[in-house]
Amino acid sequence: MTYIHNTITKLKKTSPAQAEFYQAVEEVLDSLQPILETNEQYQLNSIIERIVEPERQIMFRVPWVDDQGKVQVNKGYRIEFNSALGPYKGGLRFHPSVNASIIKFLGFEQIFKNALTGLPIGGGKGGANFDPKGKSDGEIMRFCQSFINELYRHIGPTTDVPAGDIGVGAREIGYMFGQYKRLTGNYDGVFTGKSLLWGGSLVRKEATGYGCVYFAQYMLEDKGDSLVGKRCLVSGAGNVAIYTIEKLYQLGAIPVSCSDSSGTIYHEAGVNLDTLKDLKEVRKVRLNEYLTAHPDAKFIPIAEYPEDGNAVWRQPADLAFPCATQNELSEADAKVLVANGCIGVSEGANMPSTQDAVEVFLAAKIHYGPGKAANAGGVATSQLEMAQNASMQRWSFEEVDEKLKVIMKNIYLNASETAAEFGEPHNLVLGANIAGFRKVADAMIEQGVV
Ligand code: NDP
Ligand code: 2IT
Repeated sequence: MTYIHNTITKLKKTSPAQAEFYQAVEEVLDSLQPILETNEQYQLNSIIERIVEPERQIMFRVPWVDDQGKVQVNKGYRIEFNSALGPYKGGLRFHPSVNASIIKFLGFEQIFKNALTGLPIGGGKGGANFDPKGKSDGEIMRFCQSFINELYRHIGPTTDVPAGDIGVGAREIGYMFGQYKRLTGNYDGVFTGKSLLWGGSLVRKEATGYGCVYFAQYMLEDKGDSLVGKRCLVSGAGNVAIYTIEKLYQLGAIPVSCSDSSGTIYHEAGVNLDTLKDLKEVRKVRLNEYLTAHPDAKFIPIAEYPEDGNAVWRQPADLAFPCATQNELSEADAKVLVANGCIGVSEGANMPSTQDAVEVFLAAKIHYGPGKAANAGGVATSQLEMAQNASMQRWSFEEVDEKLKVIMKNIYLNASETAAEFGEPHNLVLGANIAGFRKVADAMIEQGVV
């Protein structure tokens, strides 16, 4: 369709060198063809042109002093993408690969993901090209304080509410909140993913991983199948991967792998969750140390990965849960998964499968839960944290978990019913994109040209 093609061509000209951002935009716009053709209002109101343009982009210098007394400088970002449905909401990523393209793709995905949750939250994302690896606690604190010295003026409990993502967990949220409070004097729910000691919600830590498994469960149950006895490949070894593995065990599946940036662990007997938590949540060490406790497991270092993909996907399994990072599952990986009998993929990470890999899953008609639907449990539970903070309440673990399950079920139903409405019942990419888009676009039209 020329309208979509022209929009993407223009975007590439006006926002040059943002490959990840174009990838995310192309995937969404491709899905929208059927509704753009039948709904003139979207074109008349230039919804597509407006939705790909962030409402506001904040980029700033983050200077800080390392343990040797040397001044270091990083780039900080907060992209406030779309506030049609509520305050900007989305995580902060601290990783050396962070740049404007990555933050924009994440912010763009967040708009539709947040819409799918059915909760009143807009889309945003931020972060820095800061590498937390090997940094002392003092360095992390000074970096977080400097980051907030600029960001504090842009965020607030009803305007923009950041949370964690890669490299940002409860410790970083604590340092950032402390500095925000010092600068503003406000003790309010300006961050989510806070410690349980001072305003955090039960289940937020677990929510993305748990939600991603609930999503897989609903995809399978809809076709009369279940997770029981399924062998599952999981990538990543961080927050999302750990709680994906935990929930898989609770629902009777067998997670057999995990990975980090040094390599992949494949453990045929099932990944030992206690060891994994100890390595990654307590000792914060590389994954090859897993072998010390479990010599029967296999470690595949990055140097031995196939040239066209990722070793984690080359093992036989029934299901795959990519939970590390974007583009970590290639077309070749997808073909191997399908050839090995994999019947479903549920994405804990954001955009972990390349566009070609997604095509392979859709063509094979296996269950495929795209990240913006399958990993929405994290941000949904963040909104539950905001609701508890605003009403000065504290809900029990069971209460929050129950709400999370209902939200994930509704996201699945919304995506699959929308996919069926457009004649492709198995295509949850189409279903999730159209369902998320319609809600945001209609809200934008009702709110006028802003
Ligand atoms: P963590 O920082 O806790 O863990 C990230 C994991 O992925 C680590 O094991 C890390 O390995 C690995 N990883 C990261 N980047 C790379 C890379 N370039 N190559 C290889 N491995 C890599 O982050 P999260 O678990 O929070 O996030 C994982 C994914 O889930 C991300 O895509 C994030 O956007 C997404 N997500 C997170 C949500 C949340 O609530 N936290 C919500 C929804 C989505 P190493 O430590 O060696 O770098
Ligand atoms: O990608 C994501 O949805 C997150 N990193 C969580 C965002 C949030 O605000 O909880």
